[in-house]
Amino acid sequence: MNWEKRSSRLLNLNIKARKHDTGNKTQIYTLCCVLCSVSCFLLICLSKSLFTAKLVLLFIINLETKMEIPKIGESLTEEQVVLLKVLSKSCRNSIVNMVLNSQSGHPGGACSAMDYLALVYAFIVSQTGEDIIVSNGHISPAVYAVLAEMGYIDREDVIKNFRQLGSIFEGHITRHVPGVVYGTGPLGVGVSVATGYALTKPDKKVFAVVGDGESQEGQVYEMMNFANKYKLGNYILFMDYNRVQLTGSLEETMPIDPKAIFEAANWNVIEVDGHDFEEMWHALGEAYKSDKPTLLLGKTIMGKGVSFMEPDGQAMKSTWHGIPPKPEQAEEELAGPLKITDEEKTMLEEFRKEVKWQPPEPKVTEQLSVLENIDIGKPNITTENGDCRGAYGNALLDLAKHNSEIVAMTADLGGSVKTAVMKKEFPERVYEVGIAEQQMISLAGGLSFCGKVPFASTFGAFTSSRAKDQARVNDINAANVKMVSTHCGLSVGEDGPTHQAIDDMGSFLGMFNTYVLEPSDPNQTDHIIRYIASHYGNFYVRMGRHKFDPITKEDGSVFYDENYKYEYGKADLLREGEQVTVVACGSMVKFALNVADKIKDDVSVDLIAVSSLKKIDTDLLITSLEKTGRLITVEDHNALSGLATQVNSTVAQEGLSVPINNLAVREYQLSGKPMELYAEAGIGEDAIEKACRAIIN
Ligand SMILES: Cc1ncc(C[n+]2csc(CCOP(=O)(O)OP(=O)(O)O)c2C)c(N)n1
Repeated sequence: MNWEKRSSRLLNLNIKARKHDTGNKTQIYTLCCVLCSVSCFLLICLSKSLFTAKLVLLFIINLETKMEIPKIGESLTEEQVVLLKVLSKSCRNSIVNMVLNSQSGHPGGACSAMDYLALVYAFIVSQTGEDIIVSNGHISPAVYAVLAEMGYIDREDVIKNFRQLGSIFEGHITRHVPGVVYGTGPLGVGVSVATGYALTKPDKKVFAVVGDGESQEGQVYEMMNFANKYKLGNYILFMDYNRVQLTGSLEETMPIDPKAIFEAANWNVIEVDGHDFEEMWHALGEAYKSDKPTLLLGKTIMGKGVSFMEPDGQAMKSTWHGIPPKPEQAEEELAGPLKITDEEKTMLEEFRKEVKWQPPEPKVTEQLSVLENIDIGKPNITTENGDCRGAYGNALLDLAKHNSEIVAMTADLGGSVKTAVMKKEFPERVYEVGIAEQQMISLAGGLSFCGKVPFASTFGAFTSSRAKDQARVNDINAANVKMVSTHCGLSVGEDGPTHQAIDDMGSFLGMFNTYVLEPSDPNQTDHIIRYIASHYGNFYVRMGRHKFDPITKEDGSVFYDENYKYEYGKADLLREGEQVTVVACGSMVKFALNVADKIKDDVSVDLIAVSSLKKIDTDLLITSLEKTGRLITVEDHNALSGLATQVNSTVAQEGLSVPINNLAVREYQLSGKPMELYAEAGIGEDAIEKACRAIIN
């Protein structure tokens, strides 16, 4: 099921669930009002004495008494603490119900982080709508439980449908659920996403929650440094420090010292009892005053508040990290310690009246739709010899001049990937994340949901391998991140095989909301960069390092000129011929063009340049093959997961049977000059010429 179908189906379900909920609430509310009015009327009618009238008055006044929401910096009243305890208890009741019904899920961490979530949602998020990103997405039962208490989702719905097919309440939190801004699951990602929110919303606080086991992830370390460098004083991170993770205690699995680590990165660290509301509220007050990012190191107990889980949590056992209770166990708990009395229910209903902020309906922007607010400016066309990365840098700068939404980031390679060109003029809009590719790609995901159009650049080898998980989570969230990677293929040359990205296309071809593009020359690069800036979706644009002359028409003028319009999925027919179809991408297009022009008297080549690797231009390809009956593909990439596989499968699916020769990199290459490496790998001009001559005989 694709994102659009999946989203619209789930969103419809969700809207129905919410409407149903609102309808019920309205009915209950109306019924209460009618009953109250009738009782009052009867009481007044029946009252003969002043005493009775006084009672009625008190009753009415009591109904109108509002639950006070505390201000940051104030102390909590007894009544507020009682409310939070009841709220947390009710949430734990929901958590046990959810995992009981679905017989799966993660109750232990959900219960340990519950008290903090109850506090932040009840007294901050529900009042101001400030963003909270829960990075340990497996504690979804806690998040859903508290969202239900705020009245954002229907409690019965989530209990019944948690982790069930067709429900929005997936195992790990998702963006389909009102109140969830970014879906998480792979650990370490959400904390970096939150830095994107913190950067773009300096006047607001941004909250995030992280597990302690999760904090063993290197990405958390990358995020810490970034938050320190960019002085994200508005970033408040709560660590659920229950000292237990999936397989056992933190101590046994991998001991870390979060206080020392975060302090070393110059964070404001406040240790708190994660089950003491007053202490946590006070600590939040301190965090609000800090000009450094704050870590609230919340000492908690896995399974807290559930009598059959808590002892194991106390003993640092991971029993309840990710298993559901037995029905008898759960039912006894729900009927006993976790039973919610009528008075408690009334209290929670009264509180819900104080909820001021409502989350917007989850929005799923149509893939590849035009971003009307982006001014793409005018194409910058050259007749000179040049590199695609240079064209990228110039187009980026031009876009940045026209649009304040354009931001860029790099991982210590700004000069090489050409974001330095933009940095010179707009230093405040180019983020240098250091050698921290995971932070960079997740940061970009966060920025993209805050109205920015982020360009994240490093070498292809690193985007596609080091930060693939982060790109995948952006993909699942249907974000709007522009990953432009340079130094791809053998073009990187002397750096050797570790830096020669020859498997990078394959990293993204399997993602449903990420588009893989490879421009044929600097002029098409310019068009493509303007296209991706102005169209919604995640893109992976790959390009090499070396310089070459622009692609030309037969008359010698540039092919990708001012009048060319980039269209996703459309390939370009550069030369028309009768005997062999050559399909090339990237800088291989120039080689193929040189060959086609050179051998035109001997071999008639139909030359197609493919730039949208996930959407092969079937019409153009099949029309060509029906004419020539022979196919050669050429790419600066392996033959297993790039142009060859995409084109071959298109041909097969169209039922065509033609001789095929896929020219591609078939083993790791050594250091060398790009042209030497191309020759060595059998994808240079000589190899293309030889293949063309051979296939027609
Ligand atoms: C990148 C990644 N690796 C592994 C997992 C599987 N996993 C899910 S939760 C978890 C343990 C997390 O421990 P902690 O952060 O302490 O959470 P708690 O057990 O307290 O809920 C693991 C290993 C994952 N979700 N993501």
